[in-house]
Amino acid sequence: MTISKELFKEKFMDMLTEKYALSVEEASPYDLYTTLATLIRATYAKDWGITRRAYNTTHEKQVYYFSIEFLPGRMMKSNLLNMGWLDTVEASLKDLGIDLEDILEIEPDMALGNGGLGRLASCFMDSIASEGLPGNGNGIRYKYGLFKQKFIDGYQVELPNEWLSRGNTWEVRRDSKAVTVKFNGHAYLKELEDGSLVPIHENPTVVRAIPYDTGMVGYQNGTVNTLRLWDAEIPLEEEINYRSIQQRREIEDLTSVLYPDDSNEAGRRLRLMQEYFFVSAGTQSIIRHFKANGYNLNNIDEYVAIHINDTHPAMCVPEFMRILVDEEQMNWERAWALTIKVMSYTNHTILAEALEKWPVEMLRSVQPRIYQIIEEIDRRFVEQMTGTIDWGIIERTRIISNGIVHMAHLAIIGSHSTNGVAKLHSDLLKNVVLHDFYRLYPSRFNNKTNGIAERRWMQLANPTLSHLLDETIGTSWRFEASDLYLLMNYKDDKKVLHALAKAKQVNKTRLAKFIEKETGVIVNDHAIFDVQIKRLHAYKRQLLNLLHIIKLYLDLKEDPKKKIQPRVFIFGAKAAPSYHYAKAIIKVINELANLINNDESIKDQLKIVFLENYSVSLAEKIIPAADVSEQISLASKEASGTSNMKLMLNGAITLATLDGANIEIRDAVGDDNIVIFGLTEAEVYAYYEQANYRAFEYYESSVELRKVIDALIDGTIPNSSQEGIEIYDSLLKYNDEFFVLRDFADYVAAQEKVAHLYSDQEKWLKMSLINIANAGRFSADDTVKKYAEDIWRIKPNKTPQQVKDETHD
Ligand code: CR1
Repeated sequence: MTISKELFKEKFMDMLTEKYALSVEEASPYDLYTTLATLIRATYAKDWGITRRAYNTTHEKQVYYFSIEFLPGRMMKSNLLNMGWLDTVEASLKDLGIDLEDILEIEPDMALGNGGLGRLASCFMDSIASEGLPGNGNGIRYKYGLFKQKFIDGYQVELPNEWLSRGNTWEVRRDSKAVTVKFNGHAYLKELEDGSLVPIHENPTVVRAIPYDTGMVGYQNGTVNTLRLWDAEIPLEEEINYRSIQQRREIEDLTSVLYPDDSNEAGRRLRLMQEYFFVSAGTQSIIRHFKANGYNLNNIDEYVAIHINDTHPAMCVPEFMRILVDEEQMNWERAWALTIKVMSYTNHTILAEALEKWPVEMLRSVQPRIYQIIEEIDRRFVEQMTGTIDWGIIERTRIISNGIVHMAHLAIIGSHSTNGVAKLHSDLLKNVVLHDFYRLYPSRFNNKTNGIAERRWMQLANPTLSHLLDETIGTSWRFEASDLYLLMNYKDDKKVLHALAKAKQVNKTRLAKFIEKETGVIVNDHAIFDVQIKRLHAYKRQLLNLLHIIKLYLDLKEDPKKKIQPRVFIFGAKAAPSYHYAKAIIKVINELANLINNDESIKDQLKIVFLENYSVSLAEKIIPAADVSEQISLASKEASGTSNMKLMLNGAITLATLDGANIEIRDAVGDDNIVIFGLTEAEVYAYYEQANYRAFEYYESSVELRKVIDALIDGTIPNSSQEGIEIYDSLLKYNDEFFVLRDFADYVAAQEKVAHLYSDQEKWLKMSLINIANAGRFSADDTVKKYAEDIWRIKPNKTPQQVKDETHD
């Protein structure tokens, strides 16, 4: 799909006239943005159709990735890159006096996700298309994306994110593909004259689910897959039944907000309804599609794989059963065997509060027929297991117990594969968290370490470094991330190391300007840019980072002559609106920033910048400029992490605990090219077993630590006494759940090591190069290939040659 400059300009100006009757000079940046977006979509539309038809005619098996979150960020630049248009468009627009960057900034982030889970789903969409794999996304078209974060007096304030208010050029509404979804009412089995039983669902609330499809453009391979997001409407023929505003609002609310919480459940009943809504709409549309195309449902497992991304879509299992058994009259045993073969499940966290559990009463009232099916699955599970294993194991693994429905149990029992997202995490699932299930179904468990869309995080976010890579190792890395390894040949090449330093400097200077524009804070762009970007959560320990900054500050105040390696600490993080403690940490960081940034005596040695509204597009600005990547969660708690991979790819040195994928980063770069500190997962578990952690003893026995902790409550940090006390109490009164005090000294030492390493620039640059060179293994392209081979059993639809033939005819 290449295009010449002349042709592009002609098409672009024609489109501008067609859409707005404007010339380039007359058009606003917004007009230019929508014009370009329309042209892009019109261009890949042809391939989109070809891809869909190819899947239908070749009868290849397809995967449907069900996820309650997708977090693609902006799509224009990535579509341009994947179409092979980026350079031409940039140059052509320049000829017309337009800066592409200005247009790109108009696009609102599509932020239908909270953090790692949703971003991973979107990285996978990009990679599935780029590998030419037949795969589709299935989710919810939230009217409001993740809240917009503002800081007012240092406090996080949440504002609505109306990303759809000006329309969305990428999506296509497909009325003809609507389905109906039933909630509420009453379900029972009615006995017919011949003695057979038929399920009846009486007085349900009927909702119309409308799909909005977005093309997922593969990287220069002609594949365009579909991300299908569902919206809810009142069906025309049901208008009469929705008379009160209240009833109408219930339907509107269904797809109104994404729950801004990535580990706790909120708005519980509505959330459960959202889950059933997109599960039912997606599953029905899959089966309808395959029936319409003449497939036999008796071997649907040869054509369809459904992936359950975390527990939110776990009702895919009973919904698939409902359709096969109730609507298609298949017998239970056959339907169940097919369901298990079709379904697979990924677990994304071991935090207990995130393993969803629903009260029986609530689930039954939201969807009584689904509840009955879950009950039957549970009954048969218990029956099948009885006598073969300990009763205790059955009690702990069954789906319904003590009035609670365990969604993870449903997903594991109803699927053929359960995977974790990094080696350590998958081991913990097998050996601790899901150990009972592992005993029942050892062969179902496997690991798939996360990966990232390296094209976005390098080619799009970091053109400066990308060009350097082209000049140094050629351009094959743009297609095959593992070729980044060629850079290892230059690890002692002074010229290359020097060029690497220059590229990083360009990015740092750019970020420094952005910081000044956004916050008014002027930072030293030769200082270490020390970055922690991720959701604000106690287990991720932004607090440890904060305590270390307090220590540096106190050191400088105590000894004004002291010189340290200058640092800019950069934070980006949203806290769930109801997560009081996380918000307290934000407030204290902001107040400390205020104090330090305005303290004349500190000069350029220390600055803190907490950038508002962390998002995919903000990450794209921060990551290329980072020197240090903070991955400091308490070992065992971060299932994988993915910002660690993005930062590594951009040459930042990881400062990390042995948690999640940090361990695999360490294995990739070697001990000398990463800075590791803190408790290991085994040590954390040993503390749990012996119940012998006493945070107070660390406070008592270290003068240095005591000073730092006291600074939280003694007025050192202004305007935050309430929050300071809350944090102080979490550490000392409530015994420091995430071992911050235990790891403090070790962290300080590790930070000193970082400063020392940085002072030897040549050594630092070599470390940085080694990180970039070894980041290829974290490409999501490879990750999805492994899912495709081991779990989904799907094959690329076209060979590269077929693609070439098609694009050249
Ligand atoms: C994990 O916390 C992981 C992502 C993607 C998150 C993070 O460590 O990288 O998933 N889990 O696998 C999550 O959001 C709701 O759970």
